[in-house]
Amino acid sequence: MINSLKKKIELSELLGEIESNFDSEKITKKLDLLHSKSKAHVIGITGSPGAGKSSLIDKLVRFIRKKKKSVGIIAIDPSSEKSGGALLGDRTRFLLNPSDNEVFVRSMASKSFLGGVSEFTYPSMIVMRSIFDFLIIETVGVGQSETFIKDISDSVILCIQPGSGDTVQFMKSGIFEIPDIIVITKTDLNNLSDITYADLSGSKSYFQNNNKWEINIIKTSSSQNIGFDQLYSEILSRWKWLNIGNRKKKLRIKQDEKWVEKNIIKEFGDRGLKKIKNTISCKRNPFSTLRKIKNSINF
Ligand SMILES: Nc1nc2c(ncn2[C@@H]2O[C@H](COP(=O)(O)OP(=O)(O)OP(=O)(O)O)[C@@H](O)[C@H]2O)c(=O)[nH]1
Ligand SMILES: [Mg+2]
Repeated sequence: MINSLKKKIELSELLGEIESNFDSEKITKKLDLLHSKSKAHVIGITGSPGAGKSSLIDKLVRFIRKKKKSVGIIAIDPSSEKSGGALLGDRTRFLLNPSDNEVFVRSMASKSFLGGVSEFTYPSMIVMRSIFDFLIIETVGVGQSETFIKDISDSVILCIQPGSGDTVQFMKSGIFEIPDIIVITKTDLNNLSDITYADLSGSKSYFQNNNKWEINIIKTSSSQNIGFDQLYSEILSRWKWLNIGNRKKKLRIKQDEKWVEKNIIKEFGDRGLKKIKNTISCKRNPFSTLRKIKNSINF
């Protein structure tokens, strides 16, 4: 919960500072501290352009707010070069109430970090994860950014528009490990949603990921506000599942390590990573780990 406009402004300033001053010791320490205080269920939402992601988020956020839970949103805009727009929310994407202090939207430009997503998405996720009950990240599923969403989310929702050919594309592309929940969007629009549903259900065994979580398919309509109670309860089941044993912990440590590795590759190339790979351990403090590695490497 952030409760007040003042806190919202502070959060927005901190996110800005991360972008302008990421390598400073002060920011590194702050990020590690917030990393240890994680709270939110991080939900990545992906799908082809126009599949209905933002509309779905809009309705889902309303549903979450009715349950009196707070929610942060990171919207990754592949076309924009400028980040920001945090304070009042991004009106072009979501029609959320700007005076609701329990909802916070951050738009991020996708600069050319590996995977086509802003390199600040990860640290911003860490900050917002420590504050809200839910953190939703929207990204357009184009190429590599699809796998990137898996690297920063606890759960990935893949949106598929009925009759869009996405079903076939999806199966062909072999990205079976991406979704944890599949949503068929715009089911008010045409009768193809039943066919899409049957298609996907029939091939469920292909995209069953190997960690025993069962992927369910949910039908929604954002324009008619249908399916959001099912989607919400599926999200809660997933969270419950992740919190059994050390599933969530393991998943997040892997993500931390991957993020550190990506940063090393970005700066020192594959050769650099090879040299230090065995020394990376991110059980805690990934940000100072990265900083230390960067400062110690001398090629
Ligand atoms: N009929 C109908 N139209 C919808 C529904 N959800 C979204 N749309 C429409 O589909 C179009 C795209 O919706 P968005 O929510 O912007 O889709 P998106 O996936 O976020 O799009 P990008 O961010 O541009 O990739 C808009 O014109 C929406 O009004 C729905 O449930 N029913
Ligand atoms: Mg969108």
